[in-house]
Amino acid sequence: MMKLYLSYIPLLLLLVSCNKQQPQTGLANVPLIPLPDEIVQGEGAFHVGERTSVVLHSAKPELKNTARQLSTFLSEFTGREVSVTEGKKIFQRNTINLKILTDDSMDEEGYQLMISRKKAELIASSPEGLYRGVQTIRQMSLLCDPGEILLPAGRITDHPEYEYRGAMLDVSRHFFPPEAVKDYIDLLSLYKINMLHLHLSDDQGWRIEIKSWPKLTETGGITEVGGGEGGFYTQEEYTDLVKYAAERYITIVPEIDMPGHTNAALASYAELNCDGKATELYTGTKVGFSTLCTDKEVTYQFVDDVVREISALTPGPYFHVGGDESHVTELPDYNYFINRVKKIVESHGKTMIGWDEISHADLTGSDIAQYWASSENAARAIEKGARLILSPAKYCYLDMKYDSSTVLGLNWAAYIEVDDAYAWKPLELSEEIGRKDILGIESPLWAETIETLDDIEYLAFPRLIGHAEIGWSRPEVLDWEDYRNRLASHGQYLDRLGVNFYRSELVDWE
Ligand code: TNX
Repeated sequence: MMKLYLSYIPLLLLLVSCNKQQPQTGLANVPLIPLPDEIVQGEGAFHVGERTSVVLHSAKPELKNTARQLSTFLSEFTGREVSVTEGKKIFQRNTINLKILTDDSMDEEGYQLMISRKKAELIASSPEGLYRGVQTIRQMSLLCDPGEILLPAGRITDHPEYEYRGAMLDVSRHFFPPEAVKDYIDLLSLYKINMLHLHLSDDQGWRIEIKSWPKLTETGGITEVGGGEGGFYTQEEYTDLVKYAAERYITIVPEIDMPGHTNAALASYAELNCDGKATELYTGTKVGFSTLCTDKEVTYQFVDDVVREISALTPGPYFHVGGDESHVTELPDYNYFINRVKKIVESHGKTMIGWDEISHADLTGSDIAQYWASSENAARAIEKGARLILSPAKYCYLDMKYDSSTVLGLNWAAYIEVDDAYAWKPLELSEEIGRKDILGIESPLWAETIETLDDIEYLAFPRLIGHAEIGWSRPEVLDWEDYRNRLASHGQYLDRLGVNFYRSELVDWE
């Protein structure tokens, strides 16, 4: 239960209203998503006014970026310059203070936000926690009218339920340029998502430059579903994306899908095929027809080069090897392949993630299986000691249509309305899956039917917001009716951000 200490609320507080359509009666009623752990309500509000500044109480260079992001946002939103200063004193009036307390017992990503009439203080034990707290301030502000930010007084203490809260974007079926990915990253960060899994290769396109195998992109990157132009990220562009994400405390999880879903590679290099003949490029949407040749040594040289080059550009701990729908790879060959690839991934310092089919191979405790379709596979992975990322297709697949009238998307797993995406429980998916088995949850967006950032936004929002709450907030506080009401306030907020979201009839959008 969310602990809510509602103090006596004087009538005056009704004036502490950010949002004219929905007067807020204090901190406990700010429609935050994800819902924080604990809110203690105070009296009055902090006004971000003429002389407000952001004060950073730390010399850590990376925090400057977080402070600057906050001040830029506040300046743009209020139309007044909100400067950043570095200071020692925390008790100055009219300041929003950011501070790291290293000796604190706070969770890595946890934070505490204390707001009084005079000032605001945000405290965390890590830069990451501080960044998550800044998102809470941003969200509270965005729920106000532009120009007038009033942060209701009180204290928020917060930390995430799951350490892995991800979104996946398929950039292979249709290619999305770096700018679109960055825009998506911005939106993810607002809802405290901390992982972006990029599905960088599939039958229809290879999307990342590999210097030792240049034809992967020269040939394999030139088209996409429907026969359009395709594209790929140069290593420089990928590195820039990794950096952009890191500045928002989002870890990039690169995926090279194998041994199936590899037609783009098989079309680029004849030697990767068992018959030594390159395939044709493919622009349709079928799955399960391609495979790397698992008993050729060159295949493992290829995998080693690809994993090595991408790992060197990726500071995060994970490498996703795909492993799904390898329908034309015999199971013993599949297992032999995954077992060897696991060693390659580990030799480059990464932890292997794969779709739930990898449970057939020799997994160990460090491996992570991504549950999308089969609870049997998930159970087998757990038995071998692996942990799970949960992406059950019928609740989490952002490429499923909302209902039969949705133009974009597919419907093979389900129609997923906004309530379906929200009202499922990780611990009730299957008897075999316990809390300790779950690393976190992820929302995959496959791109067979989508081509633009607008399309991405339409399918992701607002369902992704619900997933973000399931990943962050304590399970006991998740309640569809309550969430539905808070989400209603986010309509204006998303409008203000220019997000092309789906206005579900289940929500009374404000
Ligand atoms: C299944 S989910 C796939 C993808 C498709 C998706 C479409 C998974 C691991 N494989 O290849 O794009 O369905 O919804």
